[in-house]
Amino acid sequence: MNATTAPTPIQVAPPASRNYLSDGYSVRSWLLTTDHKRIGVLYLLSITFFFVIGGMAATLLRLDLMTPEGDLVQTETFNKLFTAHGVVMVFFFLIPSIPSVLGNFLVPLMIGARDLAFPKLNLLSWYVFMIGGLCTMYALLAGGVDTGWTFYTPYSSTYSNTYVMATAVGIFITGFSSILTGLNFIVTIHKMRAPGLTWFRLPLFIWSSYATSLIMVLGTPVVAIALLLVGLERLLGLGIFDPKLGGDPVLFQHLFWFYSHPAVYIMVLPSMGVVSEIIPCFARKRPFGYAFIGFSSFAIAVFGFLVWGHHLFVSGQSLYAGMVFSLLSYLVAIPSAVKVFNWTASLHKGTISFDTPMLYALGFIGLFTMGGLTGLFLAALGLDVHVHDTYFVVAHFHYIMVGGTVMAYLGGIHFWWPKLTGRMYNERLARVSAILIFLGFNLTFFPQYVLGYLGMPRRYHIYPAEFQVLNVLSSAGASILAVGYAFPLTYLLWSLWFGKTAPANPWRATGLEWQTTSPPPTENFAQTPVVVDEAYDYPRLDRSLAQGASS
Ligand code: HEM
Ligand SMILES: [Cu+2]
Repeated sequence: MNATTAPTPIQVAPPASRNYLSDGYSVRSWLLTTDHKRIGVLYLLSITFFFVIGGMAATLLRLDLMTPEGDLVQTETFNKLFTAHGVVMVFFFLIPSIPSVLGNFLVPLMIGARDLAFPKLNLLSWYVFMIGGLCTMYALLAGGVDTGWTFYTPYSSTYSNTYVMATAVGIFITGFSSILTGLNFIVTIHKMRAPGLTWFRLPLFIWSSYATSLIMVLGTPVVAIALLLVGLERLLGLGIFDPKLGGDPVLFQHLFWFYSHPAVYIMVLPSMGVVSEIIPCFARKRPFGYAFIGFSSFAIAVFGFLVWGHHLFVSGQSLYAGMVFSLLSYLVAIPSAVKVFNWTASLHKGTISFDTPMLYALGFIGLFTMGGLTGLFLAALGLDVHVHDTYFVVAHFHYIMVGGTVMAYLGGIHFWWPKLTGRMYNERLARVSAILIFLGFNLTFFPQYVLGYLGMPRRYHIYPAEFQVLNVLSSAGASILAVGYAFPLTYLLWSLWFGKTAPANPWRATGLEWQTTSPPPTENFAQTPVVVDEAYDYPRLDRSLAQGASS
């Protein structure tokens, strides 16, 4: 076995004098970089910015909902706030988060490549993302939109104010960034794997990134066209969605959800990839059912395209359509459950350590399961009629998207932070904030299940006094959550200057990314690594570490 063969994380090249972060400090060297790792960092900064903006809107919403009369803002402002919150969080934080930050940083490193297949295209993706993001930010700040993040017609085509256009243009532009990133990942994973890195030796994060990329490439054009049609409808009165002119407002909902249901998996598949990396490492075991976890990503990507009609149960689609979509929605739960069972089985008899990434991964499993199970309630036709457009739905998708995606994103950021920055973060503070976030999250969103079950509709500014107690609980939870999120922001920044210097492989993890220095040199690896072993061979790695220690 030669020195760069996996898994030999103890034998790493000596710390390079020059790494990707120190390779030029000028603003120009960052803004014109084609290094996938630097582009990952650019995304990290951008989406953190959007997360803070989206979070501020959420905070205002929860403050306003503390009283039944909604004393803080006007009704119109309230509508604009929840729209801004949804638009920014979904299109500019959740969808790009893991693919663009962790995916950009990790995909080439994990497959032993020097960069993505198209480095310049990758830089272009970031510029396209920023142009779209700033366009939408301008629209939200200049006048706002009050349609909700789903832009349903006729609110968006007939009734809403003019900033619908500018907002939609921003999302339209950003969609190209998603498509370009997806293409780049697909080509890279096909063409640039290190010698010996067969498909069945790939890290599961790569499988999930690949499946996600398929959705990004195939789905994004559909939402782009839906938004384009809303624009044409507003500008030219084409009549595509207007029944007066022979159009159909429900057509918009079909187009929108044909993308946006799969899009929810753009958020959650990469999260599942992150969790599939963390669990084996902190349980010191090979993942149970590697191939099942891998293939279920593809099953989810494919089935995800067949269930959009479960958002239209009460919009007047035919009963038979509803029944078919209901059935198909149950089918998509199977591959998700397969993953949960496999992770759980991977923990069985593991030597588990509860470091911060593991806390987030476990939190992910719990919250995702809760969100998924309530998804099944919603997929039951009769039940959905009762809770559609209530807070039950709000709780469902927050459990999945915030409880799932944000937990996995934070878990991933902590796991790879030493690799990204070359510094260790403060483990104690990090554990405390992970627990705070978990508790704050549940206090925020669990009461919303109850509220929805009791019949409180979503998107209402004023509500009957009987719902106040649960709303106050939820707002209290949101404050805890906000404090929880503020912690990592601070101690991670602090670690950049004062954190301990990170070794190449602080977690004793398998995977090629741990075989290069922290932070990696610009060209990633001194020599192209050669892979001869299966992924996640933790038992063997631990044996060889033990031998190394005793000899
Ligand atoms: C077991 C799998 C799932 C099933 C069966 C399911 C089912 C449903 C159903 C039937 C609705 C519509 C409820 C209504 O409006 O009346 C819904 C809404 C929603 N779901 Fe799920 N879901 C599942 C997983 C997910 C996942 C993984 C995500 C995100 C990553 C997600 C995100 C959403 C969102 C964002 C909405 C509401 C969108 C809106 O109206 O604003 N769901 N889900
Ligand atoms: Cu859906």
